[in-house]
Amino acid sequence: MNAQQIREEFRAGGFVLVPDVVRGEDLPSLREAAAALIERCRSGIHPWVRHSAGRDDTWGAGKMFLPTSFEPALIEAMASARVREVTEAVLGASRLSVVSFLFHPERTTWDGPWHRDSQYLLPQEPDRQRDVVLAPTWTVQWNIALYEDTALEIVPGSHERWNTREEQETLHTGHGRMPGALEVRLRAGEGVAYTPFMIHRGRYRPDPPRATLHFAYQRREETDPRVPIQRPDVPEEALAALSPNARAALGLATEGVKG
Ligand SMILES: O=C(O)CCC(=O)C(=O)O
Repeated sequence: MNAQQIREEFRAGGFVLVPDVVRGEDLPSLREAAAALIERCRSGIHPWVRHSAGRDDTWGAGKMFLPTSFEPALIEAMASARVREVTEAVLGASRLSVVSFLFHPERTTWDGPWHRDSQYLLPQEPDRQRDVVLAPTWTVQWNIALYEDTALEIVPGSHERWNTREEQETLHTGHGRMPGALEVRLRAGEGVAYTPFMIHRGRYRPDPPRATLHFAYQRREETDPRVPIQRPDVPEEALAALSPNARAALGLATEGVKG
């Protein structure tokens, strides 16, 4: 798919599937890095985790540049030439705004609530939530699967518009039938780029194994006052361990950048 096809597909549906965004030969080392991170989340060494509703299980990691979580290979995969090419086809010049990681819970099975991320980004500001959803796409979120992953469900075409009455009813409780929902089936190494403001949810199961890069890019030099600025915290030591390409993806380097 070339840049124009990516742009058109994204504009129409709010998402695009990207095969082989991680090459098969790179999967083993990334899975190894992922396993080390999952172990540190489950053991409590890395405390910035997503918890199940009962809080006795973990299923995601944030703050990925801290010594307790930093796995440079995972960050480099989020900053690869193909990721940036697809992202820029949709957004133009952009930089990493959210960096996180999702994995299978150990014991608990549940369906996450249907939502648009605007609900979590601006929980106290319903009017701004609507503005953020209706604004022309300004952020692209990725899930890149290191193992086959069917956890994500989306409602294609629910971006850049407000909820229908039926959608609103399901969003109100978070659960139940969502019209037009589609299961996103990612093969190992495949990615989906989507707007986090489309209606979506995750379904969490102890089995099969899940190790999925979950991150977002935001348009660089965003001037729309409706748009909140998001940026990961990157300590100097982590920055020094990253390639020029990864630093550029973070919007923090100007020299020695390839691709
Ligand atoms: O598990 C997933 O892929 C979806 C995660 C999600 O819904 C979110 O981060 O807002």
